[in-house]
Amino acid sequence: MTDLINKKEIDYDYIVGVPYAALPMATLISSNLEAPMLIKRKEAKAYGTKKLIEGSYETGKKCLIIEDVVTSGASILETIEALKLEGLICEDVICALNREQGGVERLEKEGIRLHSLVSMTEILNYLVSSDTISADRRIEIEAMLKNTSLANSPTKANGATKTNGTKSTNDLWNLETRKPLLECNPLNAMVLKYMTLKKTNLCVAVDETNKEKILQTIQSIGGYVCAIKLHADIIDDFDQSFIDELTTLSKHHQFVIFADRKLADTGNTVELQLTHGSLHIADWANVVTVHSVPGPPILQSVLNIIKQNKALKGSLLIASLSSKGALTDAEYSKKSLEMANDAKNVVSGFICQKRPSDNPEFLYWTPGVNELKSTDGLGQQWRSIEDAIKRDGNDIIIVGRAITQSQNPVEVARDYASRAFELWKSR
Ligand code: 5IU
Repeated sequence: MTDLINKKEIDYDYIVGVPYAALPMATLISSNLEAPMLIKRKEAKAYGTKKLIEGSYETGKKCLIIEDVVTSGASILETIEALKLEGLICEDVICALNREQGGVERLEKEGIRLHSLVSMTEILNYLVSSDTISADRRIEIEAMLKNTSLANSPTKANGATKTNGTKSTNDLWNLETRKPLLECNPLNAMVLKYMTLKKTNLCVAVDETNKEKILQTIQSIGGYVCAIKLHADIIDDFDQSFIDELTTLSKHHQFVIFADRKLADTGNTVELQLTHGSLHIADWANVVTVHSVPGPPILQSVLNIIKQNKALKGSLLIASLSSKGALTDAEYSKKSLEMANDAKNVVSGFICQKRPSDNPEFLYWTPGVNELKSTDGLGQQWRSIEDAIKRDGNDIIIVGRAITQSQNPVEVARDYASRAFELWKSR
């Protein structure tokens, strides 16, 4: 840190550590630089001088602030305020680690420059390049850091908070804590209601091509699912009567209607695809899948339609696919996550293989689940319920043929639902 101060040719008269953690650092720096040090007390003494700033100083002189870790910059600003009251000037802060959680921007607004020895990005780059952590873990850590809204507002959730106001990862995944966060999103509120009421985190993919067969299947397994996923474009006789019966079944059995449309076009086309043509998805589906490949504008278009108060309440961004050789690598997932973080009113969660983030505000849906087979010979990759939920951290399993093509779809659906729900609750 001393070298950095010299290299940057920072102009200062006194060294001041932010109490208390940075005081030993400030002491060493002051000794190394042979520069006078001042100490800011946390509280003014009740006796003696009653001063907040200790040391020998003259007004109008410059202080160089020393801090260990900068998160929001709040304690630095507190220190600077006390120094300013004594007529001292503070324009530069040296810290060991910049956690990149808004501190730089907050200090900049007050005309203060932050110089850091290392940033969180540099640490993560090193950890990934030295193979100490995986690229996926990096994405999770970055999501936690980015989720400053949680770190700064413990009132948003009811669970126990640590003394610094942040929550531990386990607290965040506790359903009680997570519930109010998920309920901020209309689609997630609906899904969570059905999940907890019916004790199921199973979504069945009914990939049949005939409306009668689809409705029959839904009628028989509807009690065990929180959602039914459809590919409307493969239904030969798709029409309004199908929509009406599907909607009635969804109200009766209480499940979400999920159109796996995988939107991937420019904004105007996406709006038309959601509202026009023979499928006019937004009129009957509660949630639709969206590819992140066209970039953020696609989400604005989906939002425009959600705002029209139709059946459509939210979307799921595809962070990764289950098919062999999918191009959705860690970098792609990370970029999808960034898009979602900037559009939480549109994106309710993700379709993913491994959960791309530790943000509990999203729901993580995963296809590629089958207890008996690992592939269909057409590129699909299946894994067990346990791997999907425990190992890969997902919330909802999307199961197709393992249920719909089994001898007894009702029994298998019941079994998948109860196993998946137990695993989810015990996570
Ligand atoms: N689906 C996948 N993998 C993906 C995505 C969607 O399997 O990555 I994105 C769809 C395809 C099918 C259902 O409708 O999920 C899974 O059905 P099976 O369990 O029958 O493979």
